Amino acid sequence: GAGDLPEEIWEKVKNHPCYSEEAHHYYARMHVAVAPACNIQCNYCNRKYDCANESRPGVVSEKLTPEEAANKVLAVASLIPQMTVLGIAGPGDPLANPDKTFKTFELVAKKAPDIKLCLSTNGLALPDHVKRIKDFNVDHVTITINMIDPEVGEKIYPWVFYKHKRYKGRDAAKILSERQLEGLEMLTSEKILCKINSVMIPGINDEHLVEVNKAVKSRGAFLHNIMPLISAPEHGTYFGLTGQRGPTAQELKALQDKCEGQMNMMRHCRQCRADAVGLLGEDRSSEFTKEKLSSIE
Ligand code: CLF
Ligand code: SF4
Repeated sequence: GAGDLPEEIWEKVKNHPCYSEEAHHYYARMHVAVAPACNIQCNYCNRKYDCANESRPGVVSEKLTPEEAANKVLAVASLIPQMTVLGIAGPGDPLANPDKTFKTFELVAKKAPDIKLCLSTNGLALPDHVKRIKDFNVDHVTITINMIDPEVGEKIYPWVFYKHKRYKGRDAAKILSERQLEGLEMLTSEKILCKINSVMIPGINDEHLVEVNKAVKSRGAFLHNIMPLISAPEHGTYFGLTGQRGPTAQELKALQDKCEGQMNMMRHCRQCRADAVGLLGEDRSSEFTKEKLSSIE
């Protein structure tokens, strides 16, 4: 039920499968992979695959143009009536591909105004796009925040590309962190609902994520989703190749429990692919490839 949420927030979360644990049993989301480029490097990423900020590494999504994406959204919405949310979450960073991302939102809003728009970003470019996010009625934004301390950050991010320049080491992590927190404050002051994703990396940011949790809570984030690092060596990520392990299920739960008293924790994330379709955990992306959709039309 609505619990003790204010009415205007309840309206936004009640049929969003990621923001409401209850809604995920009934409502579906879909992603369209329109955003190939990225402006940072994470040590848990392999660029051949989907953005690992929201995704299972090692998954390759079918990339679409904004027009193809909008047509796909309409086709899926007509076949899956519980599909309430369109998210753009990769395969790179949606805000490193702003024209493609916002063009897709514009086309969908015109043809299917009931579908809620959702976005997931690493946050580096976020402050530059808050106005557009608001103008396009994007109600939900996820920022992946893995640290607020550049000393931790330099172990996770080898570089960022910011204002036409490449930054490395602590400088890179400092810029990224400042931009993420600034973007978060701007969004929450516009009353846009924010979820924070954090990738739990044992020995690197596991204990530090309690500090991250406090920092994002104090800036108005609505939900915190701590996800396990997936680092199988065959995925070819830096962490995978250097033997960095992911957390055990017990370690993950212990950290989520520790943060639970502070704010809402998401515990039903399924680490979706950049072209996921369907209920969380019931991925139907293979039913909606370009080839299959063209035979429906
Ligand atoms: Fe997609 Fe993300 Fe929007 Fe949801 S997924 S952009 S908030 S509509 Fe959801 Fe998937 Fe977890 Fe993401 S289960 S990976 S949290
Ligand atoms: Fe990879 Fe996503 Fe990180 Fe970019 S933000 S490097 S696509 S995991």
